Amino acid sequence: MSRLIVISNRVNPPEDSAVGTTGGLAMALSAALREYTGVWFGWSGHTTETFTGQLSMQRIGGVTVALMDLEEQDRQEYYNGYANRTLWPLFHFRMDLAQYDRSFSEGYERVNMRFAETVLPLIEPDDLIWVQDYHLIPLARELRRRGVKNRIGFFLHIPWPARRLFTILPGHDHLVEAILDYDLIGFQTEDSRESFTDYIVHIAGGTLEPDGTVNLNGKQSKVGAFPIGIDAAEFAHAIESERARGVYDKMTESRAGRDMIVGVDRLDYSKGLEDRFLAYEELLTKNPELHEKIFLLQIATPSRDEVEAYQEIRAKLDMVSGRINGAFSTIEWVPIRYVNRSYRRDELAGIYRAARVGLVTPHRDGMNLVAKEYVAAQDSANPGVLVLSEFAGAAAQMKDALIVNPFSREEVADAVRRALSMPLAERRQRWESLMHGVQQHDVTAWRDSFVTALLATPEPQFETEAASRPAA
Ligand code: GDG
Repeated sequence: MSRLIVISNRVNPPEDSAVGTTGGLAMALSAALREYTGVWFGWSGHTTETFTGQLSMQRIGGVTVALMDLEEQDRQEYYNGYANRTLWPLFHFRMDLAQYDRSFSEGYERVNMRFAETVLPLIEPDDLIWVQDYHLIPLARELRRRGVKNRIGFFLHIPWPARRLFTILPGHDHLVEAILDYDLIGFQTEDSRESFTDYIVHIAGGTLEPDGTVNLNGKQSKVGAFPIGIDAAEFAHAIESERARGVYDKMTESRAGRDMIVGVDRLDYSKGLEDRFLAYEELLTKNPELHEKIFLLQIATPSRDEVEAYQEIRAKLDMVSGRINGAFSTIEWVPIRYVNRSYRRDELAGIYRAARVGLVTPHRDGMNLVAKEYVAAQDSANPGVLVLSEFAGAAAQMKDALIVNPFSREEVADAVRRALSMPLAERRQRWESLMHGVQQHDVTAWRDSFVTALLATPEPQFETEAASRPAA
C-alpha cells in the first residue's frame, strides 16, 4: 500500500477525538489518516520573522504531522488575503465581499512555493500526494516544477462557483491552468463538478471526455465528485460516552419541557445565521402559541476574526439576536440562546441528541458535516428532524431532510413548524433513511473512493527535461 502524504493549509488534528476541533476539514482528515500510513503536512499556524522552511515532525492524536511556520506577511497576504478575502467569498457566491489585491495573489503564489519546497524532502517515489482545499490550488504545479512525478490529487472542500461567477476572479485562467497539474480533481458534489467542467468547455475552450477526463492546452486531469462524510463509528462512540449522556441530561433538565432547535456553525457569513435568526423571528411572530414552548440554541464558534467581514457578521448577529430576545423574552423564557464558544465533540453529541430540530441553513456550503452529525446523534426510538438548506452540498444526499431555501424566512419558519409537530412514525422513517446514508457515505468511504480513483489515473507524463528531473 502506498503511503499517503496529505497536505493542507493548517494541520490541526484533535489530540483527543472526544474533544474534537472546530472545522470540518480537520476532523475529516484526522479520521481519514488514522488508518493510513502517511504524513499530514502543512502550516503550524505560527509565524516567524523570516521563513526558515524547517519541519517539525510530531505525532498528534495517532497521526504523524509535519509542520512548518510561515512569515507574518504570508499570513496576511496568503491566508487572510487571497484565501479568506478573495477565494472564500467568491467561491461562496459572495462577489460583494471578495477583494482583489495583487499583493494577495503574490502572497498566494509565494506560499504555495514554500509549501512545495518544504514538503519535497518528505516525498518518496511511491507516495500518493493528496492536497486539500482552496489554499493550495497551484501546489501541484510547484511540485511538478521541482521534479515530483508522483500521482497528485486535489480535493476542494468548498463549492466551485458557477462558470460566469468564476470569471470575475482576475487571473482565473491561470488558476485553472495550474489546477490541471493534478491527476485527479475532486469536488463535494456533481453540481460543483459540473460548474468546473462547464468552465473548461465553455470558457477555456477545453474538452470533457465521457469518463470525466478534461483536456486543456495539452494538460489532462480526471474530475469527479467525492462527497465527504463524518466518522460515523467514532460519533456513535461519542454519543454513548458518559460526557455526552451528562450533557444530554443537563440539556433535558434546562429545557424544562420546551422543544429545542439547535444550530452549530463556525461563525461565518456563508452559514446564513442572520437569515436563520430572522426566520426564527418569523416563526415566533406567526405562531404565538409557540412562545415559551420552544427555544433556539445557536452555537457559533468565532472564526477568522482578523478579517473585517467576520467582525461585521459577528456584530450583526449580536444585534439581531439581542433585538429578538428583547422583543419576545419573558421573565421565564429566552427565545434564543446564542453562544460564541466551542464545546467538546462528545458534549456536542449530547446537545444534538437533546434537540427536536437540527437547523442547518447555510447560503452556500461545500457539504456541511453538522447536518450529518445531527442525524448520527439521534435516538432511533425518538429521533429529531433535520431542516436543511438546499444550498448545502449535503442536500444532494440527504433528501429525507426537510429541504428549504435559506433565503426565504417563511419557508424556513414553515419547515421548523412542520418539524416540531411531525408524527413519530414520519420522523423515524425519515431518520432511518438519513442515518443509512450517513453510515454508508462516511469519512472512510470518502477517503477510499478518492484514493482508489487517484490510483486509477494514468501514470503522470512529462514532456520536458526539467519536469522529469528527479527530486533533489
Ligand atoms: C468545510 C466546508 C465541508 C463546530 N463548532 C464546534 C465544532 N464544530 C465542528 C462541527 C463540524 C465542523 O466543526 C464544521 O464542519 P462543517 O462541514 O459544518 O463546516 P466548515 O468548517 O465550513 O468545513 C464544509 C467541510 O469543510 C468538510 O469538507 O463540509 O462545507 O465549508 O464537525 O461539529 N466542534 C467542536 N466544538 C464546537 O464548538 N468540538
